[in-house]
Amino acid sequence: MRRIGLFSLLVIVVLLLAACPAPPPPATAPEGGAAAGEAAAAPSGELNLLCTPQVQWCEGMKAEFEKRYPDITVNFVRMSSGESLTRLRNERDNPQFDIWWGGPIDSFIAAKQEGLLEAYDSPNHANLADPEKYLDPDKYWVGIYVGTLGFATNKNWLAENPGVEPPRSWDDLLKPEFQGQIMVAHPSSSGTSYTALCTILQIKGEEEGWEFLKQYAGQVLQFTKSGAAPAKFVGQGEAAVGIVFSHDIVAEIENGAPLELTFPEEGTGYEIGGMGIVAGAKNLENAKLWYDWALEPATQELGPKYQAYQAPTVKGAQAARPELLQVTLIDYDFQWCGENKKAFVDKFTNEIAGAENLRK
Ligand code: S7P
Repeated sequence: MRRIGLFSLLVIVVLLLAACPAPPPPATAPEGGAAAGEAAAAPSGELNLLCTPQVQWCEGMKAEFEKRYPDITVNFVRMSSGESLTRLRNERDNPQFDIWWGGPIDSFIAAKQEGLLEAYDSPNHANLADPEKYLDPDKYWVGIYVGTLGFATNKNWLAENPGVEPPRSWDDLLKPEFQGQIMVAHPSSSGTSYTALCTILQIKGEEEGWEFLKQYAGQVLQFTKSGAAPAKFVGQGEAAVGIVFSHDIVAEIENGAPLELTFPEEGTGYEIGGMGIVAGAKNLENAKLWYDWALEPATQELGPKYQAYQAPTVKGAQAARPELLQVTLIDYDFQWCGENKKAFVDKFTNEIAGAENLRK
């Protein structure tokens, strides 16, 4: 009887144990995170970058980012601002880029308006020197550098044309000596050129501004595709004067081009270079890593290493060429220029100068 009782007890215990639920499987790490007690996995994968500044800077930034995140490969394509915007529009349903870095914010404002960007609340927005100016109120884009428009005049051409002075006013561009001697990019492809167009419309008002733009276009030898190209061509003596961002003129001078840099004394336009995550980015976490990294002071001080002399937008980063901002600036209305970008570019292209056969 006692033996039977003991055996029954054993059977009951075994049955009870069998009925207990199995212990839960070990916790799996959330995407990009680590399970308790495990070291966090290093970020990895790809990042597809739409890069609008000069290619040398794009290449440099790719290498610097890959140094910081060795398991992420950055694939970049360099495209001018207008081309970038067109590309984002065309790829809206199947975005090929994750982040757009560089180029004046007029295009980012237009892109936000068209639903092409994704908002991101980066912790590094706290680094911005002037958030009201450099950050979209809805956080669709952020400013990463600042640069002013200038004029580049070939010094050899000036020596061959005694008595001719380099332009020091927008009106000087219409002087007879500069007929067929000016190079500037086309505003449909170039953010630099669009900045010049919108500067003129703001200085002169719309009616007079469009009239001025007609005459200005009549002075142009050839429109180029990229904004910085006229500094190179003018440096080579193909034309007398280029309208280009001053930091790109400085880079050409550093490379030995015989250029004199001047500014329009009544005021010049300027850019806030932008950055934004592409709506529907396939590598969103890596895009955020780039975004945060681009807002670190040390990252913004890398520009001069790659001949990019724009001024930084974050606290703690020093401008390599502060004098480029110490000129008379207009109170550039980025919102107005951004919202009207398509309309103004279409008007210029359809009524003043077409965008065929742009010089590359
Ligand atoms: O990196 C130099 C720079 O001038 O390139 C950008 C420029 O807008 C891109 O070229 P496009 O004019 O051809 O669009 C500027 O944002 C930047 O300062």
